[in-house]
Amino acid sequence: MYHRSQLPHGPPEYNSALDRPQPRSIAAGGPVSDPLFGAMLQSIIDGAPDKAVELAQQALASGIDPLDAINLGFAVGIKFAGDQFGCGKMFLPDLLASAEAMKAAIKVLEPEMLRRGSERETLGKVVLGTARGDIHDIGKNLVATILSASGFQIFDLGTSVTPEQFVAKAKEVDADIVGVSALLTTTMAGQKAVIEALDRNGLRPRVKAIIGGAAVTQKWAAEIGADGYSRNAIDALELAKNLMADKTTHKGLAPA
Ligand code: B1M
Repeated sequence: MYHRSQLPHGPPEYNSALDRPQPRSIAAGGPVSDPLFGAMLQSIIDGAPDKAVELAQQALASGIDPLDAINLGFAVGIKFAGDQFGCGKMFLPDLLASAEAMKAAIKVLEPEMLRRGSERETLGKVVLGTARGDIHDIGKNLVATILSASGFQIFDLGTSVTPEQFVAKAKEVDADIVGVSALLTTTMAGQKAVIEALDRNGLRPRVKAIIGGAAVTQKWAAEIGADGYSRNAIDALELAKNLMADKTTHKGLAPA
């Protein structure tokens, strides 16, 4: 019978000598602690929210960029947990505990992410949600936080959102962008359904449709006629800004 303590502890050990993206904190000349990143990812694998919270607080106190803490620490842990789950070495309750620890850490880091972007102007209105049948929301919430921190007004519909709910909200708030996240290969069809519903209701091309999620690809985005796809929350911000610039240009105005 499996025990969390029996998980192999090899791959997730943080080692800056490995071929990983350079931490933004290093690029900015700030302090980075390899053992701290290692402890962060381990707290997620262990499903230990208290420890994850403590480490998130420690990261902030050390001046580590909150996005580094997520991308190079906590998210490495949740991806490892997912792989273990995928090959049957971890069970659903353990994955759930890992997800709770991840959420607890992000909750601590979120105010700082928002604070760092708090002086921006309003860039546009984005209706966000996870596709029908899909309850994964960690990545979608991260996209919401990054866009919000950078000046977008976010209307987050939560998880398992139907195409009709996306359309109704887009109409209600006069959205510029509708963003649909999907983590399951089975719920990616929900992204297509949202785009079709936007088309049916005559909302496009005024409302741009963007998609993302672990299994989503550029090819899928092109296939279903999405206006854009992004691989992570930072790219989602660039994508949303570019789409807003396009919209402004098409109105005959100069892009911001
Ligand atoms: Co689930 N799950 N899960 N899960 N889960 C996956 C997705 C899976 C790949 C794990 C695996 O088997 N290896 C697998 C899917 C397989 C497939 O479809 N081919 C899977 C499965 C099978 C399931 C269940 C069916 C398991 C079951 O019940 N038997 C079940 C599904 C329930 C449902 O939705 N109906 C399930 C449940 C769960 C938990 C509840 C335990 C938990 C979710 C908790 C929560 O979200 N509140 C969970 C988790 C945590 C995962 C993994 C491990 C991690 C997902 C995550 O949070 N990643 C995941 C494995 C993996 O992805 N490697 C897995 C961290 C997050 C920061 O990254 O979500 O990719 P991500 O988001 C990124 C980018 O993708 C992008 O930006 C984000 C930030 O950088 N992005 C966007 C995301 N949305 C975007 C939208 C955009 C733009 C960019 O524009 C709109």
